[in-house]
Amino acid sequence: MAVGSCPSNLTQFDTLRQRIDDQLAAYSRFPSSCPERLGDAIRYCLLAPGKRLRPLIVLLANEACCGRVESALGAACAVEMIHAYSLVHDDLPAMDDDTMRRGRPTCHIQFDEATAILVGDALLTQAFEILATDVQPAETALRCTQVLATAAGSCHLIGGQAADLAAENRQLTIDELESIHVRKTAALFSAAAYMGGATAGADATQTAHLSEFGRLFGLSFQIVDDLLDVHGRPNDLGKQTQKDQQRGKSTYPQLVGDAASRDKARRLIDQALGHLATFGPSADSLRNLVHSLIDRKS
Ligand code: GRG
Repeated sequence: MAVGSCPSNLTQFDTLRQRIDDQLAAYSRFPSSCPERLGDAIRYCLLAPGKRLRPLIVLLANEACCGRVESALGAACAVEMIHAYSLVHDDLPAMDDDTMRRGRPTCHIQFDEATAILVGDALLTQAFEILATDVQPAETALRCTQVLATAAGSCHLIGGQAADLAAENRQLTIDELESIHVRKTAALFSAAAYMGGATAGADATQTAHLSEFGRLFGLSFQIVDDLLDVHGRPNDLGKQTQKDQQRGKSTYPQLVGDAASRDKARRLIDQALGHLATFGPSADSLRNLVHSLIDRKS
């Protein structure tokens, strides 16, 4: 799960990932009014070993705008909670019906279906509680709430998931596929980059560049995810592979082939990095994060 191509970045990313995990652990210590089994299931899913990519984007976009980690940690955890909820619900039998995630049995296998649905509901709700409580000033909290809610809503994450389910066993055009990828994956990346800038007090031009950076990076990330579903190893990915083909899903490699998919992913990365040009050396860690994921194995 390591993200980072050189020792100094690896250390920086690992240190930030540890801060994210400590904060997620603190947010998932509940009072006794939260049923024990529900709390256990929330921690099982939220603290499972993932890459923590979306919260890292928040923290590194914040750094690009010369912000302080403390100002962005709440927003970083909020976006990871939305992501974790979407994975738990996506794994349910009514959706992608997966038994392994992040190297462990999925939530509904380890606990039960009702608990998995409630874990998703709880994480989705808590994400917005955190934005309202731990992001300051109130105006920034409001803008982050608006952007994250839009990215997680019916026209983006949830809409992308609905379109993805409806597209099973149907050959999509490349535009239709890209529209699903934008909604299902890129929207959360874009919101993460936006929130990093917003919590550092970035101006509208900077947050617009960051949002577009996140969208393009997310699209490229999803194309690599499609390639990994075909060529990756279950042990590296911590989940089953070949799922797209099994469920009759259109993917980049299936529509345009592996080489063209890799070219497209690299072109998107170049475009994404173009949006960081105005930030100077403060965005070097964010650039390094992007580079480190181009040839990822998990
Ligand atoms: C159920 C509302 C709802 C949405 C589900 C996230 C999602 C939409 C489906 C999961 C399957 C999938 C391929 C999603 C695309 C986004 C993606 C590549 C998720 C995996 O993200 P990683 O690799 O996961 O960052 P980790 O485990 O490292 O956090």
